Amino acid sequence: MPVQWYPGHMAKARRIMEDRVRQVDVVIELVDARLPLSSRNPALQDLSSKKPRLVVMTREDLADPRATHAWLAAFASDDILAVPVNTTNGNGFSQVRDGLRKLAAAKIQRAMEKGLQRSVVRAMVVGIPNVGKSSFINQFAKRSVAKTGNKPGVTRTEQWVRMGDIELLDTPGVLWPKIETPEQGLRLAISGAVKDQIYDMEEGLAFFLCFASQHYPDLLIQRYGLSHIPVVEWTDLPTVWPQIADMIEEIGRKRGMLGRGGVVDEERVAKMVIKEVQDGVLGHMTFEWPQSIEDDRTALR
Ligand SMILES: Nc1nc2c(ncn2[C@@H]2O[C@H](COP(=O)(O)OP(=O)(O)OP(=O)(O)O)[C@@H](O)[C@H]2O)c(=O)[nH]1
Ligand SMILES: [Mg+2]
Repeated sequence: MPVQWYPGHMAKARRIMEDRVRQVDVVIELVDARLPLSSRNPALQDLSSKKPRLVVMTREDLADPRATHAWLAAFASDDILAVPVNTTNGNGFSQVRDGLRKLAAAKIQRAMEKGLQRSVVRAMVVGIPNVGKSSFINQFAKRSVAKTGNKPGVTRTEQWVRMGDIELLDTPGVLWPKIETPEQGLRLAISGAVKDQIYDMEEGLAFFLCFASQHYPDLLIQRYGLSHIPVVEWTDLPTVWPQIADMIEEIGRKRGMLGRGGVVDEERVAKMVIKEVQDGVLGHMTFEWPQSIEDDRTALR
């Protein structure tokens, strides 16, 4: 397992969340549009089973639009309301507001029937580290109320923010992804959900190059000017390394990432490529597709 989480924080976050969930009408579950399944946490189901949930897919600007389309269809077929957003420019936020009103409508209707003056929709944001929770709240509030940063674990405090008829809790609502396979951990790692220090970046690089060689070879060629891209199926680091070594060598030489004796510094290459992947520099990519689509992806190209 390449990834380690922090069970102490997890237990505390869960207690805080259980308490907060009771105060809201709708739970906004943020997932990363590039890995909408791996960036979920099944525990949220227990935490918020009685509350309507809105799935918000962050970083739609980095994801492959064809995949986002497929994910929306998959969520819809499961009767889950999902909205792709870009928290940096506000794309999708009007659909978020509409979605929240729709999901809270029944509850507000009941309150009004009881004669209670209650037209404000209360919501809270939950999601895994670095998924964009603070950016979402800031974009929602149209001002900076929550601290953001491209490192997991930035948010420390919480508060309510009100915009029109919607009130949002700026709670850290941190969920840790439940990692069931090494591949899931690696997808999370290359997406930026995991601190760099706690996984093997060369393994992350190898995993990414295998993935991209299969699904996005053009983006590798465009970004790194690679002359030859073998299609490599990811299994594990020692098995795939010999097959991707030439690619790493070529990237390292082109970028001048040489160490002692003119040998390519593989660790530097790993850091650089993963950073570029996390920042979306290579182009639109989605790391996992709904299963039915995955099977005939080539048909979609
Ligand atoms: N391109 C793009 N970047 C995003 C988007 N949402 C968030 N980011 C970036 O992702 C990084 C993390 O965002 P935060 O809002 O700090 O994430 P968080 O979930 O609050 O993180 P923690 O509080 O550390 O758990 C920041 O650098 C954001 O600018 C998005 O929709 N598109
Ligand atoms: Mg935050």
